[in-house]
Amino acid sequence: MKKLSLVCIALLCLARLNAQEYKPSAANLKQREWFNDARFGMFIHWGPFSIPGAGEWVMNERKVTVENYSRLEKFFNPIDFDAEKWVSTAKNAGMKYITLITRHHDGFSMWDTKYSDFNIMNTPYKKDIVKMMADECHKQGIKLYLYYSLLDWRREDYPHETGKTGQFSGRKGHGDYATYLQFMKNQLTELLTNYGEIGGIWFDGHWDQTAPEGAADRSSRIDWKYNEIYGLIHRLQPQCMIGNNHHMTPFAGEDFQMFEQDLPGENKSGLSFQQASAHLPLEACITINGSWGFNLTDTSYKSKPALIRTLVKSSSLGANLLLNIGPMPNGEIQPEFIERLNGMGEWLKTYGESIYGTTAGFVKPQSWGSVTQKGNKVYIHILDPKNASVLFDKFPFKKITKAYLLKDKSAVKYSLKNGSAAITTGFSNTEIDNVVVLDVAN
Ligand code: FHN
Repeated sequence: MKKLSLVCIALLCLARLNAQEYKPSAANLKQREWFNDARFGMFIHWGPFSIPGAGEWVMNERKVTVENYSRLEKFFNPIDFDAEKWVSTAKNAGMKYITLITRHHDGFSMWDTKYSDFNIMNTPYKKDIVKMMADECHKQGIKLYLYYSLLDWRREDYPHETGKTGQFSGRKGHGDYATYLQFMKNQLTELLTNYGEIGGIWFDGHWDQTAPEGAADRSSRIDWKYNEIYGLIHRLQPQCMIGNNHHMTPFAGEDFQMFEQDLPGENKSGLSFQQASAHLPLEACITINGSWGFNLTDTSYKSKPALIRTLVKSSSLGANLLLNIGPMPNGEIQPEFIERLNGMGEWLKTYGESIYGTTAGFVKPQSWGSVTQKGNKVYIHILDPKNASVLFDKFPFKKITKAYLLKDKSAVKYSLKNGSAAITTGFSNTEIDNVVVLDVAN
């Protein structure tokens, strides 16, 4: 008996150790490397929630019951949706991947799923959006990442009694996590079996079961059994990266860390109290206006220069920028977004070398700008050209062999003495970013 208990304890310890000691596969590590180099992606928030033009939280914010919300299914007919156009818009913007909403908190599935009737095939449109996007992404060489909500405002079995949101849905039944978990596993299996190679799964909604961001104790009111979910994903597609937008330090089994409406190290949103991981790839997801889903009245568009500077700053912190668009209910992307995306793509044609494949700079962003690095090149991004020179007290390289403007290769004055480097700037121009390239050696 004693022997048996000892064996049981040993087995339990081993299981625990396995869950904690996640060793990413070689394919997964390779995918992380690719992701780190990619630096720029497109986030797409789209679905029947786009119809009212009031953002993707409309169901919760307007206290719409499940029964009334279901009507949207019959109105969703995005006849102007063109996967080829969306993917080429991302490509022309210089983006390397797309993260597509497959199921948001409202519970609507954008693909032909066997596990929920509230899905795209039961709309007048009747075409599998995920399939069309997956095929087009594969065709155009853009990697596809899939957003999947852990939180559900519709299903009875989601543990809604303990959830912070979704309280006006009119649900009467009791949550039952075991069946909800099985449902999620079934859907994830479909997504990872029927749509070719998937770059990653982007989870969201964990925070529904915790105290708000910033609270001392953010433990979850339910056990999500992530080891089962993550294990399944890594088994089905070993390269597939897992990220979870819980606004906390990454959990075991996760392959990247995201920040919402903040760059790593910032907390303007009030959601980002967590520190940036030192070893996982990082991503900052940011909106072009203030909304994720299509919003008819939100015209607070960030300017093209501001968006480019966010991309630069994010790269200088070693993070990707996942820039969001909320297409209109007819499937068109609004012109204000297209114009900015095209502008970023144009800029990247000249300056992409200082963004793609770079690592974080040896100094954090400064008032004058930021630094990115690649091999023996240091890219000094002078975002505010008013300063006459940029100084580095502790320059980490022994030699600078050349300094020039990335734009036209014209020489830039510099000095390096006793470990301090100075770059003479004082450009009298209105460039969004004067990028000075330093060829360095040790
Ligand atoms: O509730 C969602 C929100 O609708 C949106 O999807 C963002 C994207 O990061 N995440 C959640 C809020 O944290």
